[in-house]
Amino acid sequence: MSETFTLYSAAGSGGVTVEAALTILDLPYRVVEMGTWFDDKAAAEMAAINPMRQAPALALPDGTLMTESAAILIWLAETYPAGRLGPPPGDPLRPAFLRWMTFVSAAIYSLFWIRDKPERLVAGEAAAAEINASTKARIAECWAVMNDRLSPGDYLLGDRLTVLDLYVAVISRWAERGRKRFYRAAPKLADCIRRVDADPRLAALWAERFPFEPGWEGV
Ligand SMILES: N[C@@H](CCC(=O)N[C@@H](CS)C(=O)NCC(=O)O)C(=O)O
Repeated sequence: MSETFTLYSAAGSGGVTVEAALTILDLPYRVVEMGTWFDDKAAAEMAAINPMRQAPALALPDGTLMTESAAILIWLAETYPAGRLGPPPGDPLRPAFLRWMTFVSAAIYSLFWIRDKPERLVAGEAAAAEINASTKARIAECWAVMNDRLSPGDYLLGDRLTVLDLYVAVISRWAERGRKRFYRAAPKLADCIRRVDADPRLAALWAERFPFEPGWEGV
């Protein structure tokens, strides 16, 4: 039993959303770097921890292992309520919080299993290119659905930053530097997410784990 969280993660991956939540909550954690998630060796190592061969996985201080980024983020928000990273049960914003956390995980994040290695499903460069284009379009469509249904304030659910903002801030950067595509698909949400990029509590984490390199927003 340790008092520290152990997070199996990779730079630029969905694990960074959990790193961001742990950082804001000021919880002690160590990262076991799984290297690039395209790498077969890292995938085999990850299989010993998560049979889905995916990061993130979070070992809690009591030894319990959690996988599934949305579940981990929601659990952190509700287990450490003083950090106010999510509306608690009974809060009027709770249904929207659960809805959109699940939506990002199920409708958007899951497409990256297909995008990242299309050869797991189809053969040949033409089919891979088609998957690349069609998943990119589907991701934009999903961001647009969020844009149409949310009424953001400074943050996606209102005046307070939640783990939903952290989730979207990271995932909207994928799909070949997709952030500008996100801004176009979800213009109402853009300022909220820029606010997360600029949050001083996260500056060191972004610099180390998902840097804003020249051209990072894409086209
Ligand atoms: N449903 C999982 C998806 C995790 C996931 O797809 N992680 C990526 C890195 S961002 C990964 O490990 N991909 C390797 C693979 O699927 O083979 C979650 O939400 O945590």
